[in-house]
Amino acid sequence: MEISRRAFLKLGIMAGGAAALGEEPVKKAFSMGRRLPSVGPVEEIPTVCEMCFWRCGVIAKVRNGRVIKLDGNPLHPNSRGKLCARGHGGIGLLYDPDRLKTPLIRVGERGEGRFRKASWDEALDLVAEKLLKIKETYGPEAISLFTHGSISTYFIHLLKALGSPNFALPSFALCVGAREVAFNLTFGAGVGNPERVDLKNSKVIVFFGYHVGENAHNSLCQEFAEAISKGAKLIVVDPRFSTAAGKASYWLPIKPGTDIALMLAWMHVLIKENLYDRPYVEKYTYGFEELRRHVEPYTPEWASRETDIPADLIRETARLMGRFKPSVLLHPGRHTAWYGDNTQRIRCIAILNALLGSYGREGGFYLPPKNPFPPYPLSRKKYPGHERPALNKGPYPLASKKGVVPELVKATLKGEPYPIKAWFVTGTNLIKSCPDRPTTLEAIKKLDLLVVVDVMPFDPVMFADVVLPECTYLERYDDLFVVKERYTGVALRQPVVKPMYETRPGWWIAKELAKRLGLEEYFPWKDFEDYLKAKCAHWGISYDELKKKGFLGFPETARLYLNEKSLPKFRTPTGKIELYSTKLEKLGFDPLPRYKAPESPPEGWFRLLYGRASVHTFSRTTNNPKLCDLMPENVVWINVEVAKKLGLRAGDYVVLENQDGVKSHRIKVKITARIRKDCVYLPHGFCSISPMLRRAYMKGASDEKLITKYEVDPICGSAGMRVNFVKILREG
Ligand code: MGD
Ligand code: SF4
Repeated sequence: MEISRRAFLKLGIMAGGAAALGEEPVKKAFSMGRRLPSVGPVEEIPTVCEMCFWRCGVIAKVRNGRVIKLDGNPLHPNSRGKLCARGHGGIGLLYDPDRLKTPLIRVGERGEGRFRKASWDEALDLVAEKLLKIKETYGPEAISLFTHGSISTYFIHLLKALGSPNFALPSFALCVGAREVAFNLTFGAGVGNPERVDLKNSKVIVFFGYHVGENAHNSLCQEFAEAISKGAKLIVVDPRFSTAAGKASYWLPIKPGTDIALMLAWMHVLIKENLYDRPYVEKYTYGFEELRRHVEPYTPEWASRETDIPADLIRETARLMGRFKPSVLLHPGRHTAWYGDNTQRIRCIAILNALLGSYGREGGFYLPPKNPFPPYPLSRKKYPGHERPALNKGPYPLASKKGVVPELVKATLKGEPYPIKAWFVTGTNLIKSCPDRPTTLEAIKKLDLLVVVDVMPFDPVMFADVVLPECTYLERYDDLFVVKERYTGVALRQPVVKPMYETRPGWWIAKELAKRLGLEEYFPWKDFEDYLKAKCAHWGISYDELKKKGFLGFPETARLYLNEKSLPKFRTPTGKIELYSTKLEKLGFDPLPRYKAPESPPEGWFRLLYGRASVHTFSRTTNNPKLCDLMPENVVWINVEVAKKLGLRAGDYVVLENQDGVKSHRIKVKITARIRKDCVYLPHGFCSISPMLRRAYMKGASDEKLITKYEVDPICGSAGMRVNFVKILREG
């Protein structure tokens, strides 16, 4: 049908002015075989996003019981009125036709992915019966949990009530763990989530592989844009010219695995040329003299040979930082599980920030706000404790209570000093997040019971005995979020629509299981809203106001910067910022970071690097219809000269094969000058092995399938996953 420009404009005006004109003209205008726009009042309900762990405040727009739009809550500091693409794409998760819709019980062999539908009663009874048998035969510690996201609260509580300490979250050893440990060692406090970085006020920003824009965290991206528009200088240290590098004054295409060498040389220049913040260092830090002696031999010329970065650029960038101190932010990153030196690498970042006086200063790191909200657990009942040692941390002295995922997997496989016979996998795609997949699959064979609680039939579901479908974050309450941004606040997740299908919230699933396990006292409230109301009353805040606004902020809790008139006590053994770590020394580790050269890939091989895509979060979004429209599969970045040598053309498909002979699924090539010649790069999370996912199944290639080898950080157990080499094979 041809529509004249005038008629088209008229239509537009009429549609836009529907509210003023009434519905009739709109209906008439669109009554020529087109779908009519929906009508009805739009309700706005605040809640909290779970498309990633930044946890932005959301305003859901709901019409006739359907979510029609998600927007950022302007009150919430993590969203500031905006959402990222994934946040908007939450509607795609809610209405994904591939969602888990009912409890499932396995009928075929484990791993075949064949199930029959079951009622909640049948599925929960079966799980409880098997758990009680395992507990009786092997003891409560034989039951373990891999978990991530909001659901962790309820299942860790349930596990502890059962008497098992064996749980692990990927967010420690496979993500931020080394960073938190390194900052705690140096400043006596972690970096937190969201990171306590005063980005919008920074004058010089340094990113080590931290690819803002591709790694999309909402308020952080907003502050980054603000800093750049105010003229901040950016130094990007990355073997790849990332999106952020496009805004940089300096791109330093570092040889992968040599960041410590660069940072030791930066320390050398800052000290040698007296560019560090001397009064700050004298007042607040411990071990400067030892550091000065330690970095004496690490000249820019030495570092240049290790890193491939010219010595004059090393000097120039160090001088830039020295000039703009203390408003210089060397960002500590987030996914820090790179090499066996993770903790020491982030210690270098911490030490440089301390030398520049940026910790507790404007444009550096702001201080953690006061927290007026004491813990308020799901129940006051004491856990029974456990007789046998926890197997979730391995031998690593500074592993956190969040556990070390690969250690719990290995302990299951070993069955020593006692067997682990049941796994709960709740809110985590263990098959894709944990390195060394063959070990995970072997460990699964040792189990008597594998229960998966998920919203989607992702990879672990394929191996489950029982699948329990959780409803999505838009259909449920969760525990209150204490948000520690510049000031402390409280955010509420509440359902914006009723749960679809036979799905239930995580708290309900845990409570129902507890009932069947004789642990009902650990879940003493009838409905979760009762618990939330009681918690708000305990904290002296209004539940009704929170429900209406979605976020309550308490600006009086902000501390922001150091009070230069007083001498704060840092929570380190010396009470000072420890350039020289007395704790590491006591534990027998290097108190000052040392450099060890990484192995280089042999001729014809490339280091496998991986990262994020702005419209996806790990694997969890890879079947989302809205986000798949934007990016259905990943591509592998290959340097243009390498591609020429291999005779590759843009859009060709290749297969990657690693040093252990493991081959990837076919993947499209992106030929680019934006990556070094000795590595290849692909966004993480793609190529699910679950045929129940129509969009994500075998789309693109998995980085993690090729990560059969990893180096463990001996300090905290963080996994070093960037130590695999691949060769590029033509498809076929
Ligand atoms: P996802 O792959 O997103 O990541 O590890 P995971 O959190 O395991 O898997 C999340 C699972 O949770 C999906 O199955 C999804 O459907 C499910 N899910 C999503 N929302 C809900 C919900 O509301 N309720 C329930 N019950 N389930 C839900 C991430 C981890 O992976 C992290 S944090 C990092 S930083 C590491 N990144 C990384 C990498 O970049 N490369 C490699 N090779 N490994 C990595 N491992 C780590
Ligand atoms: Fe959601 Fe994006 Fe915010 Fe993450 S950054 S919580 S995906 S809106």
